[in-house]
Amino acid sequence: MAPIRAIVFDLYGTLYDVHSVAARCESYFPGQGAELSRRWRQKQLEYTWLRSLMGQYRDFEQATLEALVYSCKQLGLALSDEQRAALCEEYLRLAPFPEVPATLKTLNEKGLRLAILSNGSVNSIATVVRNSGLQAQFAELISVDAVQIFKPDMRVYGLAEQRMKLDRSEILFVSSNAWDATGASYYGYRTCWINRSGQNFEELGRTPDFVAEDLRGLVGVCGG
Ligand code: LAC
Repeated sequence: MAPIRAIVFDLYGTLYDVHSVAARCESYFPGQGAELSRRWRQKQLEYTWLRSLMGQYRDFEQATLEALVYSCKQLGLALSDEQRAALCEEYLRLAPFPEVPATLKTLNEKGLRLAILSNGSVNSIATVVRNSGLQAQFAELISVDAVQIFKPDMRVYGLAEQRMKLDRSEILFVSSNAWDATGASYYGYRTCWINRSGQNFEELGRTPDFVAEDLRGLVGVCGG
């Protein structure tokens, strides 16, 4: 089996905590912050899948905004234009999970090339990474914008292989979204599922090659 030369990460929920928006949600809608954040994320994903199936790509910022509007309506929350703009802005300031900065550094020191492959637009990915000060850790930031369709379409996974100029057998794909790890596995990457909260893996016909509770588990996976 080819040695792993590069690690390609999902962004939302894997490196960065999408629920770091919950505090701002809570400040606007007391008692509803966590629930709004949860529904917003779920609807955001549904909108990416639905837009992909319908052939109606709009970028991830737009899907995020539309999902927020829907989720607020569903919860009966009156969302002002200012609140809408501020909450979408929060998505550009997501916090990395606590172990992420040090683990990325360790993986780089081991000579691995690191990249992000995300549903986010070129601008969202670059902004989130820059705002967290982690830009030096990544060799490539790869957006679905290039193929105008969202994960788990196989064309998206193909982008990482092309941009990294490696064979798929040399790439480890890492996601905490089980459906995303499944898509990457069908494409032919080895996969590591980050299972932070004791979930069950999806029943979609594949299993991950590795499972870790957080990113630190990757250090052992990639040779010691
Ligand atoms: C991403 C979503 C799927 O970053 O989490 O692509």
